[in-house]
Order: sequence, then C-alpha cells, then structure tokens
Amino acid sequence: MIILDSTLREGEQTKGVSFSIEQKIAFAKLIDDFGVEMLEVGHPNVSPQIHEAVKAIAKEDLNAEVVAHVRAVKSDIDNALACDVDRIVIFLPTSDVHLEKKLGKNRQQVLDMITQAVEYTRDHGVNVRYTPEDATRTDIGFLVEVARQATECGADRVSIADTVGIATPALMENIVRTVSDSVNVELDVHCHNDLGLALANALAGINAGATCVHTTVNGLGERCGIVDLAPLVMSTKVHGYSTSGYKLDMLPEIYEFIESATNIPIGYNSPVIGRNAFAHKSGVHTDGVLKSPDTYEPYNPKIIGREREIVIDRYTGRLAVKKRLESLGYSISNETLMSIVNEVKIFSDANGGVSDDSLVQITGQILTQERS
Ligand code: HCA
Ligand code: CU
Repeated sequence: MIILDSTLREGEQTKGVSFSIEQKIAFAKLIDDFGVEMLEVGHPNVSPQIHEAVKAIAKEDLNAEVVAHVRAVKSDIDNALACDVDRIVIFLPTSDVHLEKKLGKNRQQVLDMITQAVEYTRDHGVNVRYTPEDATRTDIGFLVEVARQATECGADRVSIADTVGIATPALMENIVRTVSDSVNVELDVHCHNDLGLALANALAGINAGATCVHTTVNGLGERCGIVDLAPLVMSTKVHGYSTSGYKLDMLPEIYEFIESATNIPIGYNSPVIGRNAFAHKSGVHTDGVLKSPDTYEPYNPKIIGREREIVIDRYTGRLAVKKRLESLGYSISNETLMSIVNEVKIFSDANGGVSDDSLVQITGQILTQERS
C-alpha cells in the first residue's frame, strides 16, 4: 500500500482554508520527509497563486511523486504541464446524476473526453491517473468501461472516488474487486467522510486490491473531508501492513503544522493525534495500564512520539494516585492512600476534577491529620 497525501489539494477545498505558497512548500517538504509516496499539490487552473505553488513544489526535488489535479479540459492540462509535475490527474464524473444534471453529456461523450484528455497528457510524457468522479454511484459496467478506456489510452492509475461519501466497506470492496478483476491498472481509493466511513471504506478498498489511499492531515477536505492520515497509517500498522517507510514520530509535528496553518483545531478525541488519545481515566483502566499498558492501548504511544497520560479525578483508583504521588515525590502507605483516594473523590465531586496542586494539598492535609 502507498499513500497519496492531498492536504494541499483536497485539504485546501476545506471551508476557510487557504495556504500561502511558503506554507505549501514547507508542508510539502515535511510530508515528503515523513515518507508519503505521492503528493497531490493542487489544481493549477484554480488561481495564479495555486499555479505558482504547484510549480514551486515540483521544483523541490522531493522523493514523492508530485501530482497536479485537472479537469478533462485542454487548457487545464496545459496549465498543469507548464508546472512540470510528475503526474497529472484528470477527473471527470461518470455517474448518471453527474452526467445528466451537471455535465449535460452522455456516456459516449464522456468516454471521448477521457480518451482525448488522457492521450493528450500521455503524449507529453507525464504519468496519468484518471479519476471517475462519483465512481461509487456509477453503473459498475460503465465504471469498468471508463477504467479500461483510460488504461488503454495510457493511464497507469485509476482512482475509485467515493465523492459524496456514501459507500460502505462492502460496496467499496465489491467495486474495487470488480474493476481490478477486469482491468489491468493500479487502483487508488479516494474516500470522503460524510457518513464517518472513509477510513473503513479505504481499508476495504485496500483489502480488495487497491494499492493507494488518499489522505489529508486532520481529515481536511470538501464538507466532512477524506481519510485522515494518522489513523490510516496506524490502523494499517496495527493490522500488519508495513509502515517502515514512514517516520511515524513526525506525525505530531505534521499535525501541529496544519493545525496552525488552518486554524482548525485537532479534535480532543481524534484518533491517534487527539490530546485524549492516550489519556486513561477510570480506576479499572488506569489499574490495567499501570500494570501493563497493552491492557488498554492498541499500540505504544511512543511509536508516534507521544506519552500516555493517567487522569486523576473521581474515577481514579488507588494505583493511579499512588503512582502520581510517587512522581510528585511522595511515598505513601496503603492506609493513607485509601484516605487520599476517598478525599480525591469527594473533592472531585465538588470541583469537577483534581489538579496536581490540589492532590498535593489533599495529601498534605491527610498526612497532618494522621500525625495529630
Ligand atoms: C472533487 C474531485 C475529487 C477527486 C478525487 C480523485 C472527488 O470532487 O473535488 O481524484 O481521486 O472527490 O471526486 O476530490
Ligand atoms: Cu474528493
């Protein structure tokens, strides 16, 4: 499996997000260093500045293949060719709803447009991916036909785009399997998250033979965005795929960069990267984690450069309080510990939590009481 990061293209289609050229170059270097294999950096026809940014990133001599996204229109393709990218993606919808209500074209006209656009681009010696936009709502027979046509014209990749995020894992698996059984081409999966199924759909696509997943940092993208990079990488790692090509401990830095460049906060409970991702709270959980972290952790947070956290409040059990007090320099007997835990619960009922300062105060009071 390889990863195409589209933070700079799909991600910039997020409401309120506009990266500067400098931010784009800095991000491209960062994510290239992380190790993604492809980097979709923009749609050069959208604006002069986007054109400049695509061109500037193409000059950076990155390890990743640099990809530009265009409509099946000659002027768009020329604009992308002028940026000197490694690969051009031509997207053109194939579902009946898009053909009838958006394009006003029939299937034969779409096939002709694909032929022209792919051949024209290939003639300039650039790698080509073709994306049937709204693939998951496309008649499967026609989807196979467009994939075959694009491949015969020289595209070496076709993207199965779940443009409106309506697929299920079963549907995605079925589509990917059918296309890959019928056409000799590498398949990408591009999964939108409108129903919260993007990651599950992408994994189903990989399972069925797709070889590339599209991601963005923090799951950015149109509407509810697409597959979030960090959980994609970690779920594939946990389930036995090789992630040795990725510098996993760079993830926090990459996410902080995008959080500050977009002003879109990382969710507290976002998988992998959220501040609560390794925060253990209830007495039962903290007891388990402190005895052996794998009782309640899917993987060691150190893999991605993070630390686990033990929350102290009314849910907390004895072991967690004991360890926290030890880290604060106290060595406490078991009877005293029981009194402190009881007091922590009462304090937390009244105050909604217990800071380290309050814990120290409570401990001090109980030790004084015991001495007197
Ligand atoms: C869009 C296009 C796209 C393309 C995906 C791809 C989609 O609608 O803006 O090239 O794989 O979701 O269909 O992002
Ligand atoms: Cu998309």
